[in-house]
Amino acid sequence: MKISFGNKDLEFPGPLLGELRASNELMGDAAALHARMEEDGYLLIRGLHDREKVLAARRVVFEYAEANGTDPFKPGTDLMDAVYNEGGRTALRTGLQAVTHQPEVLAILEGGPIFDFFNTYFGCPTGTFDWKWMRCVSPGGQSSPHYDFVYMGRGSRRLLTCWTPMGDITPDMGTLTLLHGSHNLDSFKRIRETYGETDVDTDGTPGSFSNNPLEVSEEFGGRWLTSKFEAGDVLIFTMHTMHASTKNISDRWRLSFDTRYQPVEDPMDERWVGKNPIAHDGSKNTRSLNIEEARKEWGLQK
Ligand SMILES: O=C(O)CCC(=O)C(=O)O
Repeated sequence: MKISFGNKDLEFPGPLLGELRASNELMGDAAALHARMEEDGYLLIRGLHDREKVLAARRVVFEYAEANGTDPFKPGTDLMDAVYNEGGRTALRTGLQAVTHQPEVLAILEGGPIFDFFNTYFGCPTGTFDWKWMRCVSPGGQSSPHYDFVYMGRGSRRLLTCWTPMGDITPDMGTLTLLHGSHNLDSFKRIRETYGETDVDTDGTPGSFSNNPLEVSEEFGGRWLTSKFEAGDVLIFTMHTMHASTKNISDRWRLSFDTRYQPVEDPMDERWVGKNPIAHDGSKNTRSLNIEEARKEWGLQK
């Protein structure tokens, strides 16, 4: 399949972008899941959710977009296909509780399957942020490489991200892409200890480590991995697993959610909790570094 990653046209799978492996055979075995997480920095679970329930959530989100946005979908096409209408807008934004807290959506993000999974994994009751990162990405959109810690690292050190495709998503539509090895290779140690311990709201440092994912693997090692996802699959990863996305080069909106889970007994990052979470507030920053300046400060310049 032809895809675009870091503004480079690639064939997937290939040497620069390989396949994620699934860990379904480890389900229910907390020790084995932890060992795999330590080894890989992620767990891909196929079909954790009932496909029909995921599609019901997808429908609710796109119905909202149709009713509240500005002609987001190409006339005469099926809403569930989410075909992009040039210049159209969805009115969806990350954290919009009017959508993220619809029962069909919460049935996925806070329902039995995901909580059962994390209760087993953590060995105790699970908590999740009220803020849900809803991403409806138009053609041309892509995410830059980053560690999640820099956006949500004030609470539990056991916090994990779960990326949930709300539909079938192939790598030409913009899939989540992990840099295997970024969580444990020695070549990433300094990145983890500098950039990886920053807080974008208090340090005035950039959220993304680079604008180009392939530059990161070329310079520091590791291998980028992604997959073709189906409605029901989830991809879980650590706060120090670097990730980005492929570019959406299709003619459709790409819909996914990323949400966070942790032991409920641990402290929670206060920015993401409540009916109206504080979210990001850089207003107290006395500086604002770009990536080059920040990498110089971290001793990570090229
Ligand atoms: O879906 C994306 O493009 C990015 C998601 C992300 O950054 C995350 O899951 O933390």
